[in-house]
Amino acid sequence: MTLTPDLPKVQEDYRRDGVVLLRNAVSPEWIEKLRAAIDLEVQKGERYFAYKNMRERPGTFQDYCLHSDIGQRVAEVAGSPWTSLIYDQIFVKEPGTKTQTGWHTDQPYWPVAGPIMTMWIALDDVDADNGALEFVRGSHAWGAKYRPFKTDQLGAFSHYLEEGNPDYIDMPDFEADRANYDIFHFPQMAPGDALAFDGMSVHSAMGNRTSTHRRRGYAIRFAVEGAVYDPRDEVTEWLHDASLAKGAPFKGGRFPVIYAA
Ligand SMILES: O=C(O)CCC(=O)C(=O)O
Repeated sequence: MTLTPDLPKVQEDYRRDGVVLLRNAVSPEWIEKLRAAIDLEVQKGERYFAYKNMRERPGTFQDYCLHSDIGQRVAEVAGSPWTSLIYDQIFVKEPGTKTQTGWHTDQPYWPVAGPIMTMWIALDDVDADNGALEFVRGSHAWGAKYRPFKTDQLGAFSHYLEEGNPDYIDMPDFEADRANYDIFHFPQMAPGDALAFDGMSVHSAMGNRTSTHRRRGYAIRFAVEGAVYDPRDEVTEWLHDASLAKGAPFKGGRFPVIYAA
């Protein structure tokens, strides 16, 4: 049974824009469990981008990734016969966190080439006041590979990685040149809604200007049909897996298939 309402339109939007909003993708039961797990995790008080790969430890995140219907939802949107898990990440913008998450693409950071998808799950109401994600419409299809970079404590640009690698170009200043790009966001997300976006979509996230509304996001990264293992030094070595050969389908080893049609 298909889980995604209006699937042909969802797939069309995803292919055209590089991102699509899925309403009610997560059940109320999972929302409560994920909220509790996130609140516990962020008590560690680490930097904004540090909460990742929780799914490799037993617990709620692992249970959700392995045993919920999220893998099927990914496969449906991507039109793929399988979904494998890359890693997961928490993004909590507490009230008053003014820092914008800088413009970037995800794929250059990970040891994978080919189609990948993030499901960014809202666990609070999200809008332009408390940290909505913004996207450059259609940028996933430009074929531009932007040089990865490190960020500071709150997620702002710090310095480039892979400086000498000719495969990459430096990213334009999308923020300074907003008028020349088709930048958009979804005005309102409710808890349990998810953004499915392509690993090559240029995106950022607004700051949280409110003094009262938390913005908890849980992002899971998935590989689908056509994705292959592509490890590079310097970038995300914590995701390398010696059991996979370069160019092999991105599944197995550390990256379990969580859905197969
Ligand atoms: O939620 C955020 O601040 C950023 C999320 C993001 O950039 C991502 O999931 O790739």
